[in-house]
Amino acid sequence: MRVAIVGATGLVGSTMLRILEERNFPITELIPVASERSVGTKINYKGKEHTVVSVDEAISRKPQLALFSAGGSISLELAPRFEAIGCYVVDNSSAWRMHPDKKLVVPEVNGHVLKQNDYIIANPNCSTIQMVMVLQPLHKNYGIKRVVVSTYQSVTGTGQKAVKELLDERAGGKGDGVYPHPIDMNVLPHIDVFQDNGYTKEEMKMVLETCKIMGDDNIKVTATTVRVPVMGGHSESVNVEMNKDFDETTVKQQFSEMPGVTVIDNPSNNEYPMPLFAAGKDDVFVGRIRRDYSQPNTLNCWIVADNLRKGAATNAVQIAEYLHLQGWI
Ligand code: 11C
Repeated sequence: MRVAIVGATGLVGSTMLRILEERNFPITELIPVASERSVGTKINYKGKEHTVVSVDEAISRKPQLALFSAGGSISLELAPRFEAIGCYVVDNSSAWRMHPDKKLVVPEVNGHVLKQNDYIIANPNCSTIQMVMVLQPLHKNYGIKRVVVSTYQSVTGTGQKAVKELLDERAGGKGDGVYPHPIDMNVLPHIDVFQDNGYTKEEMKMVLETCKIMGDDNIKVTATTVRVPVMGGHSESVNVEMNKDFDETTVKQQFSEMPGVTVIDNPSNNEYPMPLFAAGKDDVFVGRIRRDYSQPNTLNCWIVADNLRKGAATNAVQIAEYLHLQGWI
């Protein structure tokens, strides 16, 4: 299969390459694509060097699949050009996620919504992906009424420049002003831009994308998204109110039966999910599973995942694997 990676030199793009390699995705020709200033640079895939090419060059090579991680405006412009040559696009930006004709997919949750003529497929936001992986068994078994989530998000969600910023600040430098405030030794209740309703765009992504992926607009979600000086993954404190009551042992069992979810919940041994542990892994980790005694049918839990993997690149590659399994590519 001829596969283009658009945004191949970014943090998510390079993680996509690593994951395609790890999962032995059936690639016959790899076409790395990046902005004009990166054209001609080399990337390594399966021990071989590949030259980064321009968009026009990539399209002339007629890829059957393109994994995009190049930002929303580039995606709005370029995804239709790839679609026009019959190439499936899995797009990691927010550009197409809430488009009524485009599917927003986490394969373990709603892969079944995909149809052969879905050429542009949206990959959800990282903080949404890891949350819906854990909400899915709860919704199936008990029906979710309302979700209250607070996030603790890694600087890798912002990209390479933020990783450098954190390391520079930690080494005593002033950084480049990637965030409006220092990030080391700090916590910023601010991810993406503020909206007129007082929420950030990241918070509204969690509200809107959750309902779309879970196929239920009646699920109420409220979110506070927070950047923390961490690199390995995003963490989330999630409070879920359900229609029916549950017992915690059964819920833990249901979580552990969900593909792609691992339960780590042994507080007496200080065992719970943490970004240091989740980094480099594809699963979503859930722990601190306990009843909220302040109201009926309500559960608290703590969810951690590597935001560059299941939160972005792994989910995109899983969508591509789904298309391949159907025989569409
Ligand atoms: C962050 N969640 O951690 C963001 C990164 O819409 O795909 C991903 C933004 C997106 O900053």
